[in-house]
This record gives sequence, C-alpha cells and structure tokens, in this order.
Amino acid sequence: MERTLSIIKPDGVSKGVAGEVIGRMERAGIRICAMKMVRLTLEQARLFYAVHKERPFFESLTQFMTSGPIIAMVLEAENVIVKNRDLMGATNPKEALPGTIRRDFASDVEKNIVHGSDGPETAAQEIKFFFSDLEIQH
Ligand code: IDP
Ligand code: MG
Repeated sequence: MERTLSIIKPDGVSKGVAGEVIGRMERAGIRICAMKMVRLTLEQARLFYAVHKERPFFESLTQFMTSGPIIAMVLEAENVIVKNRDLMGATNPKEALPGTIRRDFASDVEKNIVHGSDGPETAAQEIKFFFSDLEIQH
C-alpha cells in the first residue's frame, strides 16, 4: 500500500467542491487515512513549496495558499501517487483531460483546486509536514 499527500487548496474550499473532490477519490478506491482543515501562515506555505522558491510564481502561489483554509489529507491505495495525479489532471486546467478535477473545477494554472505529491520521497516529506504518526489511521 502506498500513501500520498493531497491538499484541497483555498479555491477548492471556497468554491464548495471539497465534497465532490473527496467523493471522486473515494469512488476511485482511495482510502482517506488522515484529514485536517488548516490555514497556513506565509512562512509555512514558503516552507511547503520551498522547491519552487526560484520560480516567478512563488510569491503569488504562497500568498494564494495562505488566502483561506485548506484541507490536507493522507490518501492510501495501491499506486496512489499516480492514481491521485490522474484524478487531479495536468497542472494547467486548460491542458487537463475532461473529467479530471482540475479541468472540471479550476480557473487557472495557479488556482488549480488540488495538490498531490509527485513521488514517494515527496509524499513521505509532505505527509510529515502536516501529520504526526498518531494522526494517521492504520
Ligand atoms: P503540480 O501541483 O501539478 O505538481 P507544480 O509544477 O509542482 O504543479 O507547481 C506547484 C503549484 O504551483 C501548482 O499546482 C500551481 O498552483 C502553481 N503553479 C505551477 N506552475 C505555475 C505557473 O506557471 N504560474 C502560476 N502558478 C503555477
Ligand atoms: Mg508538484
């Protein structure tokens, strides 16, 4: 069994599509084994997205991620990193396939509704960023 970190970003929460996003994950056979709603500080957002700190969109992205509450989740399933990325669709919703979360709900490349870890190492790091072992159901 593999685990990944998923985040419903501030736009997903404020648009009221959290339930729909979670429903899609559950219908895909993904188990949610941890969940919390938090509002990141700018410092936390900068730390979470540190790999992107040289990118031109870093300032705007981190501001956006602190603009409202987010829902962080640990997802579990076989091959869940790729499975979740497939449900999400491409980073830019205009390039995302029909039926994906980003294509169906996102307005632009920055405000794209969801985050999902991109590999086993980042998944482990990102899960630790939000959750202690005690907060994850086995
Ligand atoms: P991902 O979320 O699909 O893994 P990344 O390349 O890791 O995409 O970028 C992280 C986040 O940064 C994206 O989800 C999006 O919110 C934002 N982002 C990525 N590329 C751009 C861009 O070209 N302009 C503005 N924001 C971007
Ligand atoms: Mg990424």
